[in-house]
Amino acid sequence: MTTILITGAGGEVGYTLIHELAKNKDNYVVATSLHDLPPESEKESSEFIQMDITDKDSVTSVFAKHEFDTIFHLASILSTGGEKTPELALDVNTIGSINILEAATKQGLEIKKSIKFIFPSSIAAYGIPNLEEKKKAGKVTEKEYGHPITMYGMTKIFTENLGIYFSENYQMLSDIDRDNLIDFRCVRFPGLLSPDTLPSGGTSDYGSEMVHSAAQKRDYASFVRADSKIPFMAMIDAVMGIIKLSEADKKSLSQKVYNIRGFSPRASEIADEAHKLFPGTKITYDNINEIRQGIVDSWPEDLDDSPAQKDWGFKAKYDFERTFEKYLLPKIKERYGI
Ligand code: AKB
Repeated sequence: MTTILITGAGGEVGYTLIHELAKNKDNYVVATSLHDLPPESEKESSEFIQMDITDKDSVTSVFAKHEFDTIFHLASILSTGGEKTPELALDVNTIGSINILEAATKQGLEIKKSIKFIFPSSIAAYGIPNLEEKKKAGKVTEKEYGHPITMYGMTKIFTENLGIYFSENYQMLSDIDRDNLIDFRCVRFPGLLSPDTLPSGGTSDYGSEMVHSAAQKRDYASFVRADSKIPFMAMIDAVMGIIKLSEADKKSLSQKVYNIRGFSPRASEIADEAHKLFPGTKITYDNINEIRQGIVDSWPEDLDDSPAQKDWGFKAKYDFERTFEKYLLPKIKERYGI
């Protein structure tokens, strides 16, 4: 059996990740979350444990119960939520991550095994100073624009660096067996579009909100301008991406942090697609939230994912049209009984 820990399993990514991991009967999936899981996720996971990642004792008791092969550390307060409660975001996203990284490192050293530690970072890790520069930058590489403006973005950069530290330099003066340090692997996700769940607390949320509102025959007042442009991808591609990264041969990985992306539409193009599939409603742009707009404007309009393609063969299965027509449409219709 492969014993897998998921933190933040009750979130959007957790929902699809549990569903995909449960298809392999050799996986024992320990889903953890501060709050209850959706009933489908609770049924599909092997075990649910309530865990508060900011509480060291809570984390220690989960690691005392299981020896993990792979960890997907998803728990996080997102970019908009993080600006409402920056102290909470700092606590959950940094102290919480430290607790999980430390527990995984200690367990690996104790059981003499390098535990795979998969961390989804985000386009929020980038910070581009203005729209002119954003346009000029085009597809950004992992090495550019590493000064985000949000608390969430800063904690993503911090956790990326901390993961690298724990996997390479932890206790660098000691003679511990470095082969048993964690095997840290990270992707930077773009905005994600899921037919099964609705996001909350993020700033790329407008993408999903446009589609789900149109499907529910509701008009939608966009909080970003029509020309806003950031990368997105289908949730299933994002989840298959982190599963694929977790299975990649370590020798083929030339870096620890990889961009992945699907397509890069303007907000108006998402709106057009939503209306094509679910006609009859309006999307308006006269109630822009300048703060959330500023966050989106600081994120790149596209990502260079060539290292992920080259090193571990990542390729999104769904392009823009296919995401709407083949992935979102059938499942959203089923969800809302259309
Ligand atoms: C957010 O909007 O905060 C997230 C993200 C892009 O990481 N969806």
